[in-house]
Amino acid sequence: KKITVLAGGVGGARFLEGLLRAAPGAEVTVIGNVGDDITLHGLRVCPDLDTVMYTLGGGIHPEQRWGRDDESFGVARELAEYGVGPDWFTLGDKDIATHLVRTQMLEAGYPLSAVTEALCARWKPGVRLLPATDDRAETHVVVRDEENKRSAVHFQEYWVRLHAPDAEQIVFVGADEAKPAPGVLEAIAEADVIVLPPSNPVVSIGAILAVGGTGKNIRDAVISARAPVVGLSPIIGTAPVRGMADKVLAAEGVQTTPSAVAAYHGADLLDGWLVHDTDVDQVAPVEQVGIRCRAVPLLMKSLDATAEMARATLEFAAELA
Ligand code: GDP
Ligand code: FO1
Ligand code: CA
Repeated sequence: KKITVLAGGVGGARFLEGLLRAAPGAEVTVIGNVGDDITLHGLRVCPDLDTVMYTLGGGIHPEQRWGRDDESFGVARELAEYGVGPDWFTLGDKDIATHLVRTQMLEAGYPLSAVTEALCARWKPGVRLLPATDDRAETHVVVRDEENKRSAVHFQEYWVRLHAPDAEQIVFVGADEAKPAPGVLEAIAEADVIVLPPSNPVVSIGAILAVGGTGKNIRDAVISARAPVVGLSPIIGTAPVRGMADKVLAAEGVQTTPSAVAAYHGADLLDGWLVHDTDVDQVAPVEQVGIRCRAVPLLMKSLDATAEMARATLEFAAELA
C-alpha cells in the first residue's frame, strides 16, 4: 500500500511515527515543507526536513522536537564571541554537521532531493523523504514594523525572533516559479491514500501545496489524484495544540477552528477531515461544505495514541475510497 503524506515539522513527524507503527508494511512517501528553509553563516538549513529525518531516524532532541539530541553549542558560543549574529537562531554543533554536508552537496550541484536522500542514507527514517521542490521557495511574512510600516521578514525571523505577532500576509516567495521535486507528482498520482497530518495548515501544508504556482503544481496534483485525501486537524477547540498557527491562519482570514481549517483547504482538496473527539460540534459544519468528517482522539500524547490516530486515518480513507 502506498501512502503519501504532506508534512511540516513536528506535527508531521510525530504523526509519521504513529503511521509507521500502524502500517508497518506500507510504502510511505513524505513530501516535506521547504518554506521554513534559511541560509545562515553560508549553511543551508532545512528545519522541517530535518525534523522529520531526525525524528524517524532516532536523532531528534526529545523535548524540543527540533535539532539533535545530546547537542552542544560550541560553535554558537564562538560566533557570539565574534559578535556574529543572528543571536535569535541557534545552530547546535551536531546539527551543523548536517548543514555542512547539505551545503557542500548543494554547492557541488546536487539538487536538494538528492542531498536529502544522501542524508537519509544515514538516518534511515523508514520513509522516502522528498522536499516539495528542489528550487528555493521560502515563506515570508508581512508584518508592521516599529514605525507601523509594512515589512516582509523571513518566516524564521517572524516565528523565532518576533514570536509570531499579528501578520498581514503570508507570502510563499518563489513558490510560483518552483517546480515540484522529482518524484513528488508521481507519489501523489500513484498513492493509494494521501494524508495531510496535523501540520500547520498555512506555513506547512499551504507552503507545500503552493509549489508550482499556475503550472504543474502540488495542489492540483492532490486534487486530481485518484486516492482519497484525508486531513487531521491541528486545531483542537479554538487553539492550535502547539505553536502559533492561529496567527498565520488569521493572516489568511481563517478562524482558528477545525471546521474553518477544513474549509480553508477546501472540498476540492479534502475528501475527509478528522477532528478531535471533543470537537463533535465541528462535524456538521465540515460536512456542510462537502467534506466527510469524523471525531476521533487526535492528541499525540504517546506513540500508541499516535498509532491509533494513524489507524483511524487509514480506516476513514478506506471508507472514502
Ligand atoms: P512545525 O513545522 O514544527 O510547526 O510542525 P507542523 O507544521 O508539522 O505541525 C504543527 C502543528 O501541529 C501545530 O499547528 C499544532 O497544533 C499541531 N500539533 C502538534 N501536536 C499535536 C497533537 O498532538 N494533535 C494535533 N491534532 N495537532 C498537533
Ligand atoms: N527554533 C527556535 O525557536 N529557536 C532556534 O534557535 C531554532 C533553531 C533551529 C535550528 C535548526 C532547526 O532545524 C530548527 C530550529 N528551530 C529553532 C526550530 C524552527 O525554527 C521552527 O520551529 C520551525 O521552522 C517551525 O516549523
Ligand atoms: Ca515548519
